Amino acid sequence: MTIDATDTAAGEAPEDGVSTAGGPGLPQERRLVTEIPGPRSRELLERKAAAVARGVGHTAPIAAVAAGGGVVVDADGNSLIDLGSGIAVTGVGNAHPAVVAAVSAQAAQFTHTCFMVSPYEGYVAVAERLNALTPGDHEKRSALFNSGAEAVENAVKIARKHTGRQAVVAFDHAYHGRTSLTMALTAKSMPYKSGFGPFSPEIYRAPVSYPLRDGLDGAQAAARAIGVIEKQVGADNLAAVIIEPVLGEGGFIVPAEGFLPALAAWCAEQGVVFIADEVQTGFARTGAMFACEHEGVVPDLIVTAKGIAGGLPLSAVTGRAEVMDAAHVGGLGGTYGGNPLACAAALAAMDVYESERLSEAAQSIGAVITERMSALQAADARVGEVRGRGAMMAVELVDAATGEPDAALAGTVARAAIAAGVIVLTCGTYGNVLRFLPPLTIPEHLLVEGLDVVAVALREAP
Ligand code: PLZ
Repeated sequence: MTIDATDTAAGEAPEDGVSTAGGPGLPQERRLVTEIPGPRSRELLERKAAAVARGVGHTAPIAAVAAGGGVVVDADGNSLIDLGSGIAVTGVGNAHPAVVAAVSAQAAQFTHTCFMVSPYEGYVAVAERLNALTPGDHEKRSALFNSGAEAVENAVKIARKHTGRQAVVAFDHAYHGRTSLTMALTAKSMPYKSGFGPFSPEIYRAPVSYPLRDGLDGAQAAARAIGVIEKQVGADNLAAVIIEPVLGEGGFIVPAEGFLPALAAWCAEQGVVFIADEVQTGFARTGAMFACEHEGVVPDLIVTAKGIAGGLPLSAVTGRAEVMDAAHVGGLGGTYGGNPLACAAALAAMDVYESERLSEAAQSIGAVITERMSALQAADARVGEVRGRGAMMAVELVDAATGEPDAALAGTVARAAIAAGVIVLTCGTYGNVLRFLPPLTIPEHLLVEGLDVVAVALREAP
């Protein structure tokens, strides 16, 4: 690598440690003062290896101590450009002052009552906001949970109760979580499912639209999927179809135009609950508040998490009142679902998405990434496709001669970028996709610098 640290000051970590105050006030710069990982990070990673289960991996070998705006700072004083947002979570930016203030105030008031024991306003207010914010102007209800997977599980429970049917269809390349039911919905075996079966029954898989690899238009891909569903499951047995409007872990696959509307229309005709899993795409990420909006799709149920609460664990199922209310009293819940700290954070974060016009910011970020990565594609046949929506963009890397997925190359580029101070994640069923999910508050100079580092890493990769 020829990328040098731009601002290496004394060339080592400050003696009395690193300031741990995060938020947008952190210097918005890439700064390497040690190799990555530096000595303090290595020390933590050694403790991790000895104390934390091996199954819990990590992408960037650093010990994070602060983050904000577009950077993550490690224990050695390195400042890395953040192109991952902790997997699409910190859309409003890490430690956003409004989120910090709301959570601090709530923590001083009460930290927990259990909403099922003693209800409180924050939960109800989040439900009201979600009901207003999500697509469609029909009457809605929401229920709150902790993780994306838990919300997906509950969406399936609700759809089954509403329809009295059991089967659920998910798609090739889908990712819906790691719990027992959501593992069954997730498509990829390694690392998510391998050895962890048996899997929940009555889950069926249909082909999705993947324009780069199937060459079908949206109508053709929808006809193919619906054909499979009708032949192999039958609408009479089908409670729900669940889909990510842009497939996330599976490779940032944007279905061909018309695919999602055709699928939603078929579900409506057949009385099948159409569930949009917007856990990764939600909250301004794709340049609209929700990705379904790009094609005017109104899901029966929409599942949200990640970006909802500026980094605190919260998730939700929102949808048609008559579907949501099918579950009997006491049928939905959990000790922590809609925790007051997470609700306070969500209310603050949802304000920020609107007041800071982060959907527009996501569009601008998308334009910058598209421009730079398309230039890269023009110069390098290993860039098979540049795709995505808004600030959810990806580059699919392929063998220049055969067009076959090149996972090794994606891994090499991501590791080199991280070593040079830019956090980049990979994804894809074939593991060959570099994905860009910067905080929507990232300053443009950092975004551009981060992409340039990735471009150099690709150019120098064998
Ligand atoms: N649905 C669309 O993207 C989480 C998973 C990372 P949880 N994606 C990141 C990993 O390797 O575990 C995700 C998603 C979509 C559901 C989920 C699950 O959300 O909050 O991780 O449970």
